[in-house]
Amino acid sequence: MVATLYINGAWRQASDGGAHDVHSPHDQSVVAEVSQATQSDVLDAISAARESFDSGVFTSWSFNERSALVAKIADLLERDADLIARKESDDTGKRFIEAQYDLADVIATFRHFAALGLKEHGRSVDVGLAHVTSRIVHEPLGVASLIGPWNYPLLQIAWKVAPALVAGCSFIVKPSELTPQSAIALMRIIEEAGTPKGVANLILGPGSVVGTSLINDPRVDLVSFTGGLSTGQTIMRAAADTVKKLALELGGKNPHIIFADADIDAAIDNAVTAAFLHSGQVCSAGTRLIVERSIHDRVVNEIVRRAGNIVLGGPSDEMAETGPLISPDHLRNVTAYVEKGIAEGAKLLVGGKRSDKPEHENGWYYLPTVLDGCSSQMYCVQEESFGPVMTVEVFDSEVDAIRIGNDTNFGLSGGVWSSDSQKAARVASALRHGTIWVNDFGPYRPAAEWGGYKQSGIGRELGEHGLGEYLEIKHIWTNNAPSRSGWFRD
Ligand code: TXE
Repeated sequence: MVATLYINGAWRQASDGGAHDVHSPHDQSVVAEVSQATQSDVLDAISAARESFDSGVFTSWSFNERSALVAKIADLLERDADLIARKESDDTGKRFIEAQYDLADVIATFRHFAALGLKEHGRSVDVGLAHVTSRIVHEPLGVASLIGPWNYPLLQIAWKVAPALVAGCSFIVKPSELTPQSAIALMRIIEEAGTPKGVANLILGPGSVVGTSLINDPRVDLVSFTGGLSTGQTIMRAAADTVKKLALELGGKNPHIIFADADIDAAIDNAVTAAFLHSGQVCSAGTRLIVERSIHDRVVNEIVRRAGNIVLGGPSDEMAETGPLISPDHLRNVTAYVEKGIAEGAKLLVGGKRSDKPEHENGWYYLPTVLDGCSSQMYCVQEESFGPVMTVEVFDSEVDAIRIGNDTNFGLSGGVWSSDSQKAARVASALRHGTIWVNDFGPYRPAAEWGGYKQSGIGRELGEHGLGEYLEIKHIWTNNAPSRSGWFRD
């Protein structure tokens, strides 16, 4: 029997003993067995979080004390980084080295928020009255449900857990049922670091089963969710009854604009990385290439050549450049998406099918794919595949490029390549997306805010705002020379 739920400071089995296997996307082997929570386990976790919050056991700590805790967690993560990276690589099928990079980002996230906690919080307001002191104070928001996806499992959870701890919230973490191992490892570290009982809780299982109470329960104040748009919409509807605060990161279909005056070699290389890194299972993937007509053939021919050469392989394949899709369901979705694109009139230039290499037979490998001749009206341009699928559109002018780049319901990120810095700055300013890269695509830093415009989400993670999501803002007005208000007659 496995005991991988962490509730009220104790590791336990599911109340009905339920468990499920985690399978490698590389070869379907079983990489772990984990508990599968019941509804009563979820309610226990919410109770533990609520009681710990209301007891003041953690909210009474100063920002400095909570920052020290988060810095200690970063140290312990550093100590265990390779062990955790191995688990994450097993769960996701991504190469071990990529999982190591992700762990470095996780640690940087904890360090960022530890440092942010040490800054001055709150401010005085000049209300224009000498006898009044007016203070804006920041207080922990309450109990948070933190729901994560499977593509960067620990990193996406770190973006939520680190600020929640610095802010003084109590929380329930629910990682994706496909990739639970690194969240279990993080919880062990949170426990070892000395986090008070009941502050941090871990629930495992499918969102459709364990997610409902995490969103509906009136004792939860905030839901922070990273995942698909339709799940985000479900969460938003369910959260309405109790008017919960929401922080949502729901992916994107991100425009990558290349002007003819760009450094074409660098642009092509970055376009390949932007679309095919982690087999496109990246919310900010640059899967929507928008290229100036005069350089279309040169750019697209080279991208197609490069895409055809990408080596696929599993966690310990040192020659591999990217890995499998996460699950058979996802493979089916990506396959159907490409078929739909072709049926809509897109021209398949490379890929468009599952890898037929014998060593990929038991894994969910899909070849890097380029669909040319696309336009904004197409499903494959508007919807996210979350797979290694690049769609190509052409433009004829700066205005045209901006119009196409904004012709989407998403707004997470975008890129623009041009050697004309003024033109690039104009386009960067006109694109309605949360992050814009100029002559680059993909890098981010914990110190800079991350999040989406439009249907890519609500709120921001990282940066300073990423901590603000977990804080309430209170205004305290103190009259130091009390007197009658004098409004009504005696
Ligand atoms: O995500 P889900 P899925 C996108 C991507 C992908 C699509 C679907 O386009 O193809 O989403 O992926 C939990 N109440 N992204 O279905 O379902 C679930 O258990 C509460 C973008 O795998 O959104 C998991 O922990 N929770 C993305 C988490 O939500 C629920 C990353 C995400 O799963 C729930 C991943 C419910 N009713 C996919 N239903 C990004 N923004 O980076 C599910 N969950």
